[in-house]
Amino acid sequence: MDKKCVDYTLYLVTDRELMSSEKLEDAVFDALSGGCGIVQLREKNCSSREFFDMALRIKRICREFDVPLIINDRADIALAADCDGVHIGQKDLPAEYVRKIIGKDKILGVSASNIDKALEAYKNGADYLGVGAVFPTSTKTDTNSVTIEQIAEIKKAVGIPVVAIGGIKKEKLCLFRGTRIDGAAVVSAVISEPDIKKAAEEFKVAWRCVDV
Ligand code: TZP
Ligand code: MG
Repeated sequence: MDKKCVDYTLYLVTDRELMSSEKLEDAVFDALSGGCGIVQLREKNCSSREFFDMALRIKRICREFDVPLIINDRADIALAADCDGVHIGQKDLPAEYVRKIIGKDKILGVSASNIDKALEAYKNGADYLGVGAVFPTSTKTDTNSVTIEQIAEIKKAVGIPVVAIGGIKKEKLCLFRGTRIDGAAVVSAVISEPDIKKAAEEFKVAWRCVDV
């Protein structure tokens, strides 16, 4: 997996509690079949062992599609399960230390909700930024909010991919036109839809209005 070639357009973040399907494997398979280009395993209510086992199972599916699997919060699990990277927030270990742990080849994603945090993460070795929450969302309630103008400003200031997150639905994508962002990270817009593959496909089609 060459980390320079990741397609961030549709970035799936998992949440078993919000999933329309019974098995996480099926949800991820369907999202990948629909064109999702990167997956973050973000599961909160489980033991380390369960999270690790899940990472191994989901990695197998991601590999079939040659799509990277990113582990939320846990560098140890990302390394132990030989996944492609880690995503950290501002309350996790600092980016420069996570980079030391995971080495230069793994993908490091960092959440940033303002330009200072974005520049700091960029300087400390982030490969991409997750910026949000752009719209209100019930999926994560302890978020800061970011405007579309701020996202555009962040994208201009950093030399790495920027992915918007938070309450993003396909109908909202045109609002990002001109921001030059690299993708949208979504939980509910894909994983909670009754037909996950179709939701991913429609999202990718709707993305075209950002890129024109
Ligand atoms: N970080 C900021 S908002 C968010 C995360 C993980 C949740 C996004 O979920 P949804 O369902 O796409 O609004
Ligand atoms: Mg975190």
